[in-house]
Amino acid sequence: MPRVKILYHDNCFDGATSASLFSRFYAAKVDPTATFTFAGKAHGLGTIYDEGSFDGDVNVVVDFRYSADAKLEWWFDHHVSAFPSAADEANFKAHPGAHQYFNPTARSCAKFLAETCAQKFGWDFSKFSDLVHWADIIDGAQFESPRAAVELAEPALQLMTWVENNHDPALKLRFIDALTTHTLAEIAAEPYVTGALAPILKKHKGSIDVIRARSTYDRKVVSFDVAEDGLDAYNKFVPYYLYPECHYVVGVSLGPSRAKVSVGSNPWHQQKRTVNIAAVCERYGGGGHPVVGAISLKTSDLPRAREVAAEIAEELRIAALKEV
Ligand SMILES: [Mn+2]
Repeated sequence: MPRVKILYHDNCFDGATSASLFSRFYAAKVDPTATFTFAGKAHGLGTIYDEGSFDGDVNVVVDFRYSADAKLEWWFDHHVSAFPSAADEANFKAHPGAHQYFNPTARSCAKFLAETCAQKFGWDFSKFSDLVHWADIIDGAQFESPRAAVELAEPALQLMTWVENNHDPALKLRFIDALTTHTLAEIAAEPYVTGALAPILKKHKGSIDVIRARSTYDRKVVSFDVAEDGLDAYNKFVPYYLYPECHYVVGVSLGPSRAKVSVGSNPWHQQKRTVNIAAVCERYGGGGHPVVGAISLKTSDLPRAREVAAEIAEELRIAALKEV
């Protein structure tokens, strides 16, 4: 009975889905006697994997950063900024583990993981196809409209909102298990979800008003600053709902442990995007994907976060001028 430890991207629908899928894959194709433990990982400052992070008999990371630690056996990621350092990237390229998979062009880790396990190990994930489909829509920001993304009528989008806001460790585990044992509609109807969602959706409606009040639109770029509003977590599509014509969004927010600059490009106008946002954020010590990224700073560096946001917004305005 090996103990398989799965480290996954915390408070993220794709991260929870990837963790859930991996456990079903492993039990089905590698070892049916395995037991699983799960540990959420959040982006932030300092050490990425503390001593003892890889203390399972088998250690797995899904939808989160690479580690060159020899105890990390399975790794699936799709983040452009997957490698903490150039040395890590060189190490992976020179000595990729037999079970380490990276595809920065994949829209979601969940779909990449499911398809990789199907190809390499003959895993049949057809009973999870609806889950994989929604993880791919959510992580790839492929909603049919800003309205669908903000009004949250679909069960999957309600669950996306729930998982981004849930900090109860026991419910994280319950949710990961439920993703591959229940339909999304069933999970969305569970009292632990509906009960927690009611105030979140109320706050969500309020956050739309806050972002509306705190945002400005200038030359195809929306800038907003909610650092003074206690608005830490918010639906990242609200600015596109408010300004459907914008090309880029730059936001400043303040959480308990970090000041954050969020940078995004309009998912409904991707063909217009000329800027690689991961590259922009990396210049300021952050990271992400070509279409969306972020920079985390210490809470005391909020003035610097505002400076960085203003610089990036101006850079994006200049780029957007040349975009149709
Ligand atoms: Mn992901």
